Amino acid sequence: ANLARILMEGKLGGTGRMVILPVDQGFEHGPARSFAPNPAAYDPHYHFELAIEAGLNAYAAPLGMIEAGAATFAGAIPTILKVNSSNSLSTTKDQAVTGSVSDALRLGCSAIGFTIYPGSEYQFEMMEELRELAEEAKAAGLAVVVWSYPRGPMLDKVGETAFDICAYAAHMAALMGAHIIKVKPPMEPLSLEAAKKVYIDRKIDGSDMAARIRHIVQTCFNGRRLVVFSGGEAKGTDALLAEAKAIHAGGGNGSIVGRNAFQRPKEDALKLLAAMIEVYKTKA
Ligand code: FBP
Repeated sequence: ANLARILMEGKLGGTGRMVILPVDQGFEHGPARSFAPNPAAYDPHYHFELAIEAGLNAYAAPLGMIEAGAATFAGAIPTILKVNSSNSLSTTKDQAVTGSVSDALRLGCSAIGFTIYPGSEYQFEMMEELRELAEEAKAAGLAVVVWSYPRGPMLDKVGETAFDICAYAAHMAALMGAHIIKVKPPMEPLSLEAAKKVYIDRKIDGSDMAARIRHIVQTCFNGRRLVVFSGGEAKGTDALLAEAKAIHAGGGNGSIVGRNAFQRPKEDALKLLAAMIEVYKTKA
């Protein structure tokens, strides 16, 4: 029912497509780097209001952000409690558990969100933490959203978003029982030499974004799991809409866009999100 709530909410409700606002960048990248471009975004209420006014499917954030708006915005939009977090002062590719299933229930959330870093030295601990929290969340009727971001000693910056590595990470999230899987937009294939190092038997078409998305969706049980793609660093509206069109054409379920939404003035953000929603509403 909680997964259905996310899928039925907002302007894309009932289409099987989603646009979600994630605001954990204050933790992951630091407050000024995240919110100085649009200081209104230091206020947690700003993000609830943005997600509600834009007609999004859900709003995802760490404990403190959700707590700060849970009473005022109770029932107004499905929330996803991000229960682990990293920060930019750390050199390790790891995340601390910063929220619990009982927090999510107390705050009326529809889901928990959890990041794994396949490839990191801490990946197995992260997966074990996810296993425990996902079991508890599902027993309480909450959905599970997994951010699956490959990183670690075997991968350089190119490798982290190479589409076949992304697909591997997405598949692992599906195997761990995620209902919604979140990955970065998959990029050009690795060079064959780099690919060999990281296992890949390259027989898959990755020539354009829609083809790469299609492969990710295939690895998420041929579309039996929901897959959404993050927005990344601030970029232009045209680039974001082109990405959304490719995600839609490739059978992805939508976008989970943070910085590109809250780092611009609210009116611009509402226009951008409305245009993205229109993309996902059209027939793929
Ligand atoms: P953006 O749309 O701002 O990229 O948000 C997506 C996201 O997954 C955030 O939830 C998270 O804070 C951030 O990206 C992490 O990115 P990275 O691990 O590359 O710093």
